[in-house]
Amino acid sequence: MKLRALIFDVDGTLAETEELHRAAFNMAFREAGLHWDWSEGIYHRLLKITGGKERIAAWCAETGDFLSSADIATLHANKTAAYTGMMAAGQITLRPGVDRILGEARARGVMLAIATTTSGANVEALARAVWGCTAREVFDVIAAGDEVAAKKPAPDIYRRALVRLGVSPAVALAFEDSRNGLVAALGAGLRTVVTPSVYTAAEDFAGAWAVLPDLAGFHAFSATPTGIDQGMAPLS
Ligand code: XBP
Ligand code: MG
Repeated sequence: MKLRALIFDVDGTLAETEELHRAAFNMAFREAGLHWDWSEGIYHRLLKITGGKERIAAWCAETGDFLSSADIATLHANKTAAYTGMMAAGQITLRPGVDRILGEARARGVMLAIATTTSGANVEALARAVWGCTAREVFDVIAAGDEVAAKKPAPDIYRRALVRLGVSPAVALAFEDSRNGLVAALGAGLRTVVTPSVYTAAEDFAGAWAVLPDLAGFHAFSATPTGIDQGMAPLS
């Protein structure tokens, strides 16, 4: 069966963005007068909860501090503003191999999609920073954030991307960096290539089609044993 679409996670997969997210959370906390500061260790643990609002709610439950849903939404909107501002001013670059694979797919008419927990605004900020254009100029479909009620590891965001692409999972390939993302993609029936990121390196990626340090050595469309054009046989 011919490959029709590639579906990418954003945070940790397209780029190492989680330290920017962490800085943005901490900036929003400071501006709100909250005495919270998420260290790398705390953030590593909290990353198991996908979604910024959900992560803040989990932190409230852990600390015993109370914020209403409206307070959390406001705090998270301020975090998004901080993140997009820092992204515009910052040094974030794509992970190795990503841009090449996107170009190879485009040249072959293979569709490109995003399936992410983060918000559309953050996807746009990344696109502006790394490509100097809108995300829709790069990706045919962007499935993001609160479009689905159940975030990763639920498969909903991948299912939504597949519906909008108009293809079955059998002719698509997902790219992820985390256990939560892998479980979401597998739940949607997708073969999944995992490139672990700084915060997910020690996670369990059982079930992945391939686990690679990054996409630099992944020649997706070449006639090699790792070519995904070649009947999409599992990698050995
Ligand atoms: C990434 C996330 C996101 C970001 C924060 O998960 O969990 O929540 O850390 O984004 P994945 P928001 O890469 O698996 O999609 O604050 O915008 O929710
Ligand atoms: Mg990710």
